Amino acid sequence: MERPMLDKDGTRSKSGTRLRAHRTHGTGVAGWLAAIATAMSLLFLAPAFAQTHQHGAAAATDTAQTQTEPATPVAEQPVPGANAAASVSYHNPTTFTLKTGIAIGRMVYIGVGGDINGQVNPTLMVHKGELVQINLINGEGAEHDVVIDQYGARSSIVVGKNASSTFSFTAGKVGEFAYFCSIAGHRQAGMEGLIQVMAGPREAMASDAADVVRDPADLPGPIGQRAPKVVKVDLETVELVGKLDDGTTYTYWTFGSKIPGPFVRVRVGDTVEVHLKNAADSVMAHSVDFHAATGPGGGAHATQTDPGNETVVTFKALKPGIYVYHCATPSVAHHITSGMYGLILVEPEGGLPQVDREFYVMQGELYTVEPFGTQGEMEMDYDKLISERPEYFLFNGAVGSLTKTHPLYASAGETVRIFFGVGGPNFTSSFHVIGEIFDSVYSMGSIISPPIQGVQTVTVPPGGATIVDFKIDRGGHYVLVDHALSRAERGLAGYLIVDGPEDDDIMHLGPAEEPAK
Ligand SMILES: [Cu+2]
Repeated sequence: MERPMLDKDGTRSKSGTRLRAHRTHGTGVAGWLAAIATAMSLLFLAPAFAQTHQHGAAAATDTAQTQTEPATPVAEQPVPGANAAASVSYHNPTTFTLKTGIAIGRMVYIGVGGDINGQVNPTLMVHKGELVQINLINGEGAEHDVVIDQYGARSSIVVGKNASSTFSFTAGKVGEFAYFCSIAGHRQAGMEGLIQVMAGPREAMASDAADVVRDPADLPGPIGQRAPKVVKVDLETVELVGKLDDGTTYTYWTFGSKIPGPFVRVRVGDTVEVHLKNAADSVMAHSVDFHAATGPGGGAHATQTDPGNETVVTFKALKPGIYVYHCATPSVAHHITSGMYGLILVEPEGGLPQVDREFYVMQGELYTVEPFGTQGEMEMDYDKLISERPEYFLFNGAVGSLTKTHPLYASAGETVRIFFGVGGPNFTSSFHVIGEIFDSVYSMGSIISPPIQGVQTVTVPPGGATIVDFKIDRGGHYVLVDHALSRAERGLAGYLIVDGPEDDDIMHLGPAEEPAK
């Protein structure tokens, strides 16, 4: 099931209450850019680095919406060239999750997680000035939404059981305001609660965010020669606050608390028995669609799994290849952007050609309310998601993932293989390693077809993958990029650090030497 059940309500994008914070440049990106610029004279990157991007009129007020009190005005727009450091926004968004359901014969919202867990139509307590995010989950299948008139804020309509949506607004006015479902008759039937906005700031909360980056060297070794068998694959879906950048966090949804999910390795003819466990403290239902599988939804139909439950699906690995797997619970794009993707390699009989080192890297985008580089806890912006306007582009889930915390390491003379996939959900990667040429590329992830030879850049679509092999002839720093290099400004870069002699016949500083007589 590849097609997300997206919302039919387009009004959310016009909410005038979104906080627009000022942007600061990530020092990590600056650091590696500087390193490249000096080491490789890639001076063409410099002008782009100095620029500040502009926001359009995305936060225009919805004139069709009745607002009994003025919505909080949108914070000042970033001005190109303005001193970003003077106006950094620090804030802690307050997130609530409401699930629709039936209680005492009424239609209601039920709180999920935190202080409101299990409460019917819980009162949402926030402080003035806070950024409030409300997640809505459809718990029983009828159509619902959440509206707060006073803030001109509303979710889109969630259609179908387990569908979800997210919206946010700034609680700019002290008082008690109603939230309710605007579907005809639902408010009267019981779908109504209060949001209480208190004066004064909340005490700052400590941030100890987890490292969600999967080390690119974390993958199982080759299978090689063996007969087909039944392979059991355990996947656990985990939602956690992870480190997106220095001083910046994001609530990720993951397979196994890391991004990408575990590298699954089988051989053609294997029977793959997938056990999908959804952690008990999850808020959302999750599932898995294996592109290596043949059958409805790639397993997604059989694995829609509520928090605390486990499902099992079994498929035969019919065709060798490198394939993406991902969560396929609506809204699918939301689950994927949050980190729910990984790769499965179906080896051909006898395996792939041997190499010295194998690595596992995946690319994805994040759509945050706050501009790239903002400090604090980021939250997902559904409007940007469905209009494909990401703030972050990432390898393995975080800024600096493969430059600062988990670079790729190899030695000169070794052969290197990178399994590279794109979770996306939306952007095709032009995958390139600065300073190298791929000797062999398994284009489009096809292993049955012979690899193509001598490739600079390989295009990898969302939900697609490739395998690149190359021999490293000399030491030095090589840089993994998407050659759509504007994305390097938004977090997308990795280092391949190679031990060995750096100055030799292949490349050296200065002019060519006279040929020896
Ligand atoms: Cu999911």
